[in-house]
Amino acid sequence: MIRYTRSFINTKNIVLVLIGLLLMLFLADITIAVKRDKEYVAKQISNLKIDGKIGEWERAEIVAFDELKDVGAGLPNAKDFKGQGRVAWSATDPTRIYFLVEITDDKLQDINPWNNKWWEDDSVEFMFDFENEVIRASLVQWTLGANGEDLSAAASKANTEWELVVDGDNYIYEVALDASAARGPNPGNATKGNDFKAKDGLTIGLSFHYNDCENGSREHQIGWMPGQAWDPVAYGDLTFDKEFLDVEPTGKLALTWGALKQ
Ligand SMILES: [Ca+2]
Ligand SMILES: [Ca+2]
Ligand SMILES: [Ca+2]
Ligand SMILES: [Ca+2]
Repeated sequence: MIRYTRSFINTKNIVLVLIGLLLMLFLADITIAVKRDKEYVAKQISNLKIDGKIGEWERAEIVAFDELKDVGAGLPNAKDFKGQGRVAWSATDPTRIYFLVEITDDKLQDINPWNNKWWEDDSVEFMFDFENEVIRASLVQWTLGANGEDLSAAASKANTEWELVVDGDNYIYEVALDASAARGPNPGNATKGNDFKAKDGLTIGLSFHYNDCENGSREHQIGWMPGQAWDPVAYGDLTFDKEFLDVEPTGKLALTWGALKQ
């Protein structure tokens, strides 16, 4: 009888340990499932001017647009398309996120009227999972046309300050997107990110990419992260960091202020 009880207890213990292990594996798997493949750590730029002059971006990390998304049989050659992007923010302007996107594209396509098939005209897209929920119903999309005029999806005049500088095949987009301002004509998940405020240590989801169109269609959708534009797992982590990137004398003041605040 004693032996029977002992063996019962042992069996019970083993079963409990196994259940515990299975639970740990299950939880670890969930964590792995939502972990994104890349992270961009955005630093602060004080007094950013959206003027197409990009000196203040000098120290910001550059990421290439070299991953295919919804469209493209293979990577384009550098003459057909080349792109790169940078991200920054400022604690004094916390509802906005700043971007610098530099594109080389040999043929400008702008064949659709405003607010119609904007993804089949050359355009840069910024997509966010502001609440870091990693679900499609959380995603919000801004689309800015390479004609320098068209603001589509959730992009509106109220929530987009931008300057597009075109020099031959080269396009420079300097952009500040405001999550809290009125959304555009096709806002999608319209209330997501309305309360967004960037702060040190906060992580959200980001995909930014380009619709490279010509010959009447979209030939490539290409950006920072591979995978479908509306798949929240195919986003990168965008983490806001308090460090300042400023290089001018005013930046030195900002650095001191940043250090004092710690
Ligand atoms: Ca500037
Ligand atoms: Ca092209
Ligand atoms: Ca158009
Ligand atoms: Ca094009």
